[in-house]
Amino acid sequence: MSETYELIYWPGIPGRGEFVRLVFEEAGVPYEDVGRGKGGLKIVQRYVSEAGPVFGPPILKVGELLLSQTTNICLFLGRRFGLVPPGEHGWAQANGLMLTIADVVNETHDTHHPTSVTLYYEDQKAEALRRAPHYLARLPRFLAHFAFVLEQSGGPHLFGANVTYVDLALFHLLSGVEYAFPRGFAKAVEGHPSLLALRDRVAVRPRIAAYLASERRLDFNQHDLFRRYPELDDPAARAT
Ligand SMILES: N[C@@H](CCC(=O)N[C@@H](CS)C(=O)NCC(=O)O)C(=O)O
Repeated sequence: MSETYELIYWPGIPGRGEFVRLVFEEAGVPYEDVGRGKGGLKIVQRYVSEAGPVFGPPILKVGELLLSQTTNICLFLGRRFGLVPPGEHGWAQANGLMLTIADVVNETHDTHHPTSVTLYYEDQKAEALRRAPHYLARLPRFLAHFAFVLEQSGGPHLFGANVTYVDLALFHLLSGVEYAFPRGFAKAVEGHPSLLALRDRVAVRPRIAAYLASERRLDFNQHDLFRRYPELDDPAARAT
């Protein structure tokens, strides 16, 4: 019997689960998005509220195997589905870059939740307003790094000719940051048309394009990692 894949993630948001979904979608491998099914929210809540082998979503269940941590799950699936650069050096370098993407994900998330995930944005807005400009000041350095890796590989992907799970993750990161910080992103990405070209190249891959047009794909929203608070993006909006 072939193995089945279950993704355990919150319903209603792309979230960190999206990095995992994109790997399945590009590989054309079926998976069950458990949180979005009947009784799914309760299942996700159970994993979060009870101590167990995995701390929090996204969680991947493959037979008896339970995995957590987005980067770990994506590496596992990427290796299985041939979406890593060749050899031990290849997947280790892919993992390094993926961890840097996860750093940017966390820094982006922390712009609206700088004090605690257990408080509402409105209860930490003063800290968020203080933090966001520091995030925007760091963003160009991250983007310059991704552009450097892409250019050094000779393209058209981060690790050369073939697409990897890290290209998929960068696609989602760039889309998310642009959604959350349209102004800051436009400034930070200036001078890196290669990054926008990579993002566009991923979006039109046949399986990814079909996924993006499907109802499996959730829109960015204000409960997600990437949230649009104009006052964090734009000092003029902050004054109002
Ligand atoms: N470093 C972890 C972070 C996981 C995480 O923060 N998950 C969120 C949803 S995106 C969650 O619900 N965590 C439960 C908790 O922290 O209590 C990863 O990348 O997977």
